[in-house]
Amino acid sequence: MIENLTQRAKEVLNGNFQAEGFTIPSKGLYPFQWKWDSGFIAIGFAHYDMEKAKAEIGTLLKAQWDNGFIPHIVFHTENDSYFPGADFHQSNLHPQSSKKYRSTGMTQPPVTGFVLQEMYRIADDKQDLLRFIEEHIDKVYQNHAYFYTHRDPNNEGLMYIYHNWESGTDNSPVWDAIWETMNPPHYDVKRKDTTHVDVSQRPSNREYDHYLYLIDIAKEHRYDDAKIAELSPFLVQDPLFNAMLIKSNEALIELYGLIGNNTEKIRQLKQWQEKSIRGCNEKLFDEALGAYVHYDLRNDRPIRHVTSSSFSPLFAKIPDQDRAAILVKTMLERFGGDDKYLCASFDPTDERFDPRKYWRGPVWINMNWMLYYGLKNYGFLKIAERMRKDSIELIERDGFYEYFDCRKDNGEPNRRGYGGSNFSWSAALLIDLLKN
Ligand code: 2M8
Repeated sequence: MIENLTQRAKEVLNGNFQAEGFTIPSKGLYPFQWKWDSGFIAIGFAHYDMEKAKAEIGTLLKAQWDNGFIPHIVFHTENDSYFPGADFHQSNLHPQSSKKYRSTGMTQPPVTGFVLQEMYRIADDKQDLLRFIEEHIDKVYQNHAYFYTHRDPNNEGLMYIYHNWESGTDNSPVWDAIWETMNPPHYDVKRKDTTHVDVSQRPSNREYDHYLYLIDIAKEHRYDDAKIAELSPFLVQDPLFNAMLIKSNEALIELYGLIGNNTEKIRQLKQWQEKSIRGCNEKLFDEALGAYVHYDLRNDRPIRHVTSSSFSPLFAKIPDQDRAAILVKTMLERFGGDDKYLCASFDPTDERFDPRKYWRGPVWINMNWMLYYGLKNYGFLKIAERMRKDSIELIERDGFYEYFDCRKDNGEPNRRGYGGSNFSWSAALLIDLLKN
């Protein structure tokens, strides 16, 4: 059975791999290279085709800008099945953007550092992989330097994101209160996502107005970081984004140690690391909720909702053991009923929870994968195993979809997953989970 499932996962990944050396998340719906998808995909490939895993990361890093920035989508090919595409984003407005690759002017969670570490852990030929890492690690370091230089205006060790798409958790209810502070124009555009996926599973047109307007504001200022920090109506410190950076900092420290002769970079990384961990623990932990929450920097207020991102600091070993136990208690109380699979993306006890709609409730395999390892970090082995088994069962039951209903009984006799099918990171991370 495991062999069968792994085989099917490999077929999904191989089917989405492109001749240009990268993997699309899902045919039609997402026809380009996405930053954090790429990282998860490389982990899947590393288990059976290391050359493809290397190609995935190598191709992404080729599109890095001169200031260290790595964009969230790289438009390697022409394809009009996605909106907004390269013509809307116009990354060339930024003076340091890649001259060779068209991209967006926003980023996504910085997973690449810990992905290199995972690839090294998985590799049989460690020497060969260390050579690959040696060739690419400075680019990842430069990406972190970009964040600490440009995305932390108050010097708190906490990076801001200026767009919900930078979080990866696109239409989470977390952003609703920010949308209420804005009044963007109506965009008369042809969305493509709703031609691939049922509208009930995707963000509304009004939500898209906000998304597009934020990009237009950034474009007006040629994607200048200082201007964005000053003017963007959306400016948020996200626990998931910062946890990914911290996890990747730690990975770079370990990998530079293996390579040797990089004392200065290790010293810098340790300094960043200490500041960021402190920032997360002091600013983003909400005692009353027993969870890490987002902070709205523009309106200077915490966003007090519990999401799967609230638990992601476990993955980066940010909380101490006592606080980790509080997080687990919150997770089990709100998300962990016997009638549910772990882990909904948004608090099932909240009135805004929607089990079918994208990041407003469904289970996402990349989040479960991080939480699985996060729980193991602290010795919560039983619940870690539940996270792993629930993820496998969902894919086995509902198919290789983008996201899943957390209700064990959702009333649908022929239930399937939601969103895009043959979804790459669900397949890639399943391969990793099945190996454990
Ligand atoms: C989703 O986001 C894109 C925009 O980036 C979209 O809806 O068009 C998100 O789930 C994001 O986290 C993911 O990286 C991307 C591709 O899978 O799709």
